[in-house]
Amino acid sequence: MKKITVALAGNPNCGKSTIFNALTGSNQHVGNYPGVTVEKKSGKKIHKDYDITIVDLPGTYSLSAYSDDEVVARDFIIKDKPDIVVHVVDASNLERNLYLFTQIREIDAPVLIALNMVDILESKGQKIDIDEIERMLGVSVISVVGNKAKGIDNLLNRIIEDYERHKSEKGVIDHKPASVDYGDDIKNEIVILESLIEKESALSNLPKSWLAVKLLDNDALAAKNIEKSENADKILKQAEKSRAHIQEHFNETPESKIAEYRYGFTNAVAKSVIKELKNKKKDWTPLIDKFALSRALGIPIFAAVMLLIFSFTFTLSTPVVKLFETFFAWFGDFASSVLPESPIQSLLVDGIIGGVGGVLSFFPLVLFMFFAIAFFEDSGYMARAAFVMDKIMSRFGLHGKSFLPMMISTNGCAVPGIMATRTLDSKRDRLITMFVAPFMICGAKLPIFALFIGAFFAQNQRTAVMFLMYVLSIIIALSAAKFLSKTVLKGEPAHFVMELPPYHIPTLKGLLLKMWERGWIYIKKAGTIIVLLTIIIWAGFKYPQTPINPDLSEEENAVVQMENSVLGRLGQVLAPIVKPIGMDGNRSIALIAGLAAKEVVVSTLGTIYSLGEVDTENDESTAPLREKIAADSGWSPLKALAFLIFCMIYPPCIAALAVFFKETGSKVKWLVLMFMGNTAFAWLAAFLIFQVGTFLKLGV
Ligand SMILES: Nc1nc2c(ncn2[C@@H]2O[C@H](COP(=O)(O)OP(=O)(O)OP(=O)(O)O)[C@@H](O)[C@H]2O)c(=O)[nH]1
Ligand SMILES: [Mg+2]
Repeated sequence: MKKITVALAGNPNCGKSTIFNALTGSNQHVGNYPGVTVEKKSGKKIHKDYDITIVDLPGTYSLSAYSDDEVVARDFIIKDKPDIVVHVVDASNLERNLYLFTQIREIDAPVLIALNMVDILESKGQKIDIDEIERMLGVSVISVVGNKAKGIDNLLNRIIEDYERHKSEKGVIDHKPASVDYGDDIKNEIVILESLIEKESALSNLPKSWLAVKLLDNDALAAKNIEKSENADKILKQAEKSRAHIQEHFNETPESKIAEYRYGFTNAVAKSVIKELKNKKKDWTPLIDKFALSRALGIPIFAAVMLLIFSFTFTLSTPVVKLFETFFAWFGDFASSVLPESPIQSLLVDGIIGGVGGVLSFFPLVLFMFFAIAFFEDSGYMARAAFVMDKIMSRFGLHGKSFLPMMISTNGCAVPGIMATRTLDSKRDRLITMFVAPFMICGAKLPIFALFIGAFFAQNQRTAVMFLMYVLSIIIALSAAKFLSKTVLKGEPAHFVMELPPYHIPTLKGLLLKMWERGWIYIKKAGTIIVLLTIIIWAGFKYPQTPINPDLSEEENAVVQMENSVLGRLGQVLAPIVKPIGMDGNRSIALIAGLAAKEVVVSTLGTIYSLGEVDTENDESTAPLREKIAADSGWSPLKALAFLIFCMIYPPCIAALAVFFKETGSKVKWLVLMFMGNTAFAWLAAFLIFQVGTFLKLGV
């Protein structure tokens, strides 16, 4: 079995991950907006007698990397030297996509082209002449439709053929692959620089002609590479001289002259290979965008889309959530009636069914939400939302692109949300976004909101309240961004540049797959970390045991038991701190436990209520947690609101904190600022709401 490594490179949103999934049978995240993949991911495929490692890279427009995700792609192609680079090209955007090709050619990587999205091109009434493009570029070109897995076998065969040919002919294919002709003047300078670079042993592993062009191109990373060599000064001086020479000759910066030659090349290729078909279909994208991106309607349309997502989620999920709640309540009753009274029974009924069941009851809601947002993501609207929001965002010191990490946090988890900030070019924008993305209501926080909104609002108000909560989370994120950009992270956000993909009607299979992929994470978490934490919480409230006092009622005994337990005592220590924000000790325990995973806030409340509950004589069915909270006089709508605001703002779970720490460059100061800052901010916000509300007698 021969082992080969294949890298998938290409512009953002050209379908690399889709092809990766089709090739390897895995389930990497795809989405119809640029910047979905921010880290390289590898998978395996055995084809014929070859053991192929396939690496999916983040999208990149050029090999001069600007943002952190592009650095990943560039470094892999240049340093790891995969056996074959499959350049995935969006056929419906050929000219722009071939720009990267010119650069991959310059580093002399063994490249072949997977011409993707030919279906979109066809629907635009065009096709690409494959023989002609192969002839012009001098490399293999295979047309594929990634999301329908068409042409994938063909692609695999050609990868192997090309690999063998490169091996046997030492990189020489039948016809020399084309590269950009920079004209004699620039070429002379390239040759001079090449001859200097050639002599440096420290640079022997880097393609010299690429380094030469990059030096003329004023590429900072190329210059950094040169600095490793012995005669770095001499080379850099020559580069300056060459650049000055070009500038003088063309009266234009070398960068723009080089780009001009490259675009000249891609334009010539695109012109001669794109053929018009007779029957054109209508392209709806410009028409929809006329409304979706308009000054007056952009924001209202976005708000309407969000409202639609929430009403879809809440309306459709409510009966299913009820069913789940009833089931877990029944299951708890059933377990306590068949098991003899014992610590095991309590662990099972009060701990696991009461706690984890409380979390799992909201599983349908979470699934519906994931489905709705997947639709939003795959249709191509998400990139528009970022565009529309850019104007508002920039007023708060944020970048339009920052909106995507915020949406990704909403759509599942702050961990990928923080990772997604890698697509931001400016370090400052990125850092601010990492600070504020965790304020969004992630999939794990969703059950907390659903629980309290379900407890204190009527069915027909819930969608609106939930929508307001999301709006509030955006307002909080924006205010925090404003605060950061006026204090620790001063500066202006970079300009908004993002390609807007064409609209697609998402495939049902794609949506279900996405929903399940994220839903499964939720289930897995519930079955592992949440069970574990629930057991710990249960034990913490159950032990040490206080002897039953016969003078007290059963209910009073349960209260005394909780008060004297380890966590009960800890809660009493915390009580004075949380009293001004309308909480008691036990609730503060739920919040602290929630630092491990936000669902645990719900499971802890579930356990607390289950432990405090007393079996009634006639043993009627126990109510779901939502109803127990609604019936508890210790809560009020105002207290619930303060609690929710606290949950929205206080530090994210450990997983998100760890990623935050890593992605901010492992600087302790940012982590401390985030943790302390968010805790203080959460307390203050909840304090204001509770105190003002109490004073005005609102919802008390
Ligand atoms: N119509 C059509 N859509 C496709 C095709 N291939 C991929 N898509 C869709 O294009 C979008 C982008 O696909 P991805 O695989 O996420 O693109 P990517 O290149 O990995 O993007 P980044 O990770 O952002 O660089 C998704 O919505 C896919 O479903 C295709 O051949 N035809
Ligand atoms: Mg991708």
